Amino acid sequence: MPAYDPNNIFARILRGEIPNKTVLETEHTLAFHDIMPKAPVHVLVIPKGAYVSYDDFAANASEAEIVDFTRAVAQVTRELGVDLDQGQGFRAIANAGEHGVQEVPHFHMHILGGRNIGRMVN
Ligand code: IU
Repeated sequence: MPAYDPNNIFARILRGEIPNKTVLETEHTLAFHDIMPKAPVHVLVIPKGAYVSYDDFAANASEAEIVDFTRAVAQVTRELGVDLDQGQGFRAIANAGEHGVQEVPHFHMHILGGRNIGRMVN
């Protein structure tokens, strides 16, 4: 696991050094609109803690952080109307590392919706 880079762009967003379009903020989690949306709904959900990638988060975050994050993802889908009660669904994906083509080394989940996303998204 690479060391966490405290100057990555999402760490700077969390410190308030760079503005973001917040969708939801909870004790342990922040969700904001992707700056280059690939779909009508494209939100990134990130833990406030310093985790490089999904595997780092899963192994090292507290249960409270993991529950908070997981529920925040679902809450975002409801707030943006893409959940299965109000809308037509979404895709949640996390890119990890070089082969996953992860650009920002702070764990984030993409939520994509508002159109049929197709079989593959990068
Ligand atoms: P990836 O999973 O690390 O490949 O995705 C990073 C995403 O972060 C990508 O969709 C970018 O458009 C997005 N992003 C952003 O929302 N704000 C930024 O300042 C930067 C990247 I740099």
